[in-house]
Amino acid sequence: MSHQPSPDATLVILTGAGISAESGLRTFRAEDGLWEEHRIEDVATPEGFRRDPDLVHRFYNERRRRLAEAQPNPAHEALARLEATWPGEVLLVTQNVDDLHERAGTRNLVHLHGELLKARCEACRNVVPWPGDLDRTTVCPGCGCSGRMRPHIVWFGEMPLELDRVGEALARCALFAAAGTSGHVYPAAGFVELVEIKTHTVELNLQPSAISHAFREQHLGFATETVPRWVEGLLQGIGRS
Ligand code: BV8
Ligand code: ZN
Repeated sequence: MSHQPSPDATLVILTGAGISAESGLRTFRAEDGLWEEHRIEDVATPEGFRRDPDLVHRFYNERRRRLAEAQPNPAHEALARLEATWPGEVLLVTQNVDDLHERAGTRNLVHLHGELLKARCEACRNVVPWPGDLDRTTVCPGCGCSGRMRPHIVWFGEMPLELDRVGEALARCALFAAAGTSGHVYPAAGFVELVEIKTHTVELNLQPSAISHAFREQHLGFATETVPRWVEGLLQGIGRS
């Protein structure tokens, strides 16, 4: 039985790689996951980038090219519909670096771990849209420095983005849901422990995750089935389906 928050309630929804899996983007920790071919230390840490920037640029260039061929799926679309139809605030906090939530129409969005289609200059801190390849000779459009551009991605050991905005929403939300995340990476995996005791919690995942124990309600299955069905139920509950 799904829980029905009141229409003016704030909803916070955390998403992970599992919500983009059916759009053809690889997750991290599945058997064919990204971490099977690359060591996290080599491609998703500042040390790895300093040690071998070409390897890291190749890793992200390949993912940018894959993203250009991917489309949002019904799970992304259902969450955009929830934001557009729900009377209260809906804040979507994604660990994903793809732009599929935006392309599905989500507006109120936090990219906790950065964005694949943006680059940042280590000299002037300028963040710019970057759909194409990056390499160690790329010139910064802001300050003209060359070789100082990096993917605008939060690597392990680096500070996630907009944590204060997320913390503020977690403190006042009546419902917190997590969709498509294995619950291994902190601080995102700890968000479910930060909400008020009266906040309802829902997990939507293909398999149980490392944090399943912390959720009151769980829907197991493919995101393209469980997320639209869950959103429909919420909207029917307020007569807005
Ligand atoms: C931080 C880069 C301090 C972007 C990512 C020791 C040393 C240093 C740090 C640490 C340490 N020990 C712990 C830490 C902290 C560390 C951490 O948590 N490490 C873990 C591994 C132990 N965290 C950090 O370093 C973070 N920074 O801590 O700074 C701090 C702390 C608090 C407050 C302030 C400062 C930085 C974390 C960000 C790292 N960057 N990636 C990129 O390349 O993409 S994390 C990486 O994992 C991705 O961003 C990804 O989003 C994230 C989480 O993975 P998931 O999204 O959950 O994906 P996964 O493959 O794991 O799971 C997919 C799930 O989907 C599965 O459950 C599967 O069943 C499900 N699924 C699959 N298919 C479907 C599906 N579900 C539904 N439908 C389907 N079809
Ligand atoms: Zn610059």
